[in-house]
Amino acid sequence: MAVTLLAAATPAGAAGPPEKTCPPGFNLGALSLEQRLQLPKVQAALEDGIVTLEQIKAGAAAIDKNGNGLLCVQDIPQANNAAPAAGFEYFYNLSDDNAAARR
Ligand SMILES: [Ca+2]
Repeated sequence: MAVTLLAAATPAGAAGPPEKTCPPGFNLGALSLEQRLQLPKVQAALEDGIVTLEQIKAGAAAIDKNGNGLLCVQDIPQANNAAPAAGFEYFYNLSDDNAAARR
């Protein structure tokens, strides 16, 4: 119960910097596009021609529902054991962060 109350301690609509909260398991936290482009798997995907910068930006825009430029990133643990054809060695799991959406 105490943990639940702590998580809800910031009132909705409060002024100040946006919260950077991510779902459980998103171990790399909320990262900006510039930060995500520095991740090793993203670098590899770009260098190997798996994706383009434009595709990365378009994909991020589709996930970033609250429009703050931040996405939660999870380094998928089983990726290292995935078959090469699956392409998992290039990808992270992405989810929008939980900062209050401003619509
Ligand atoms: Ca976001």
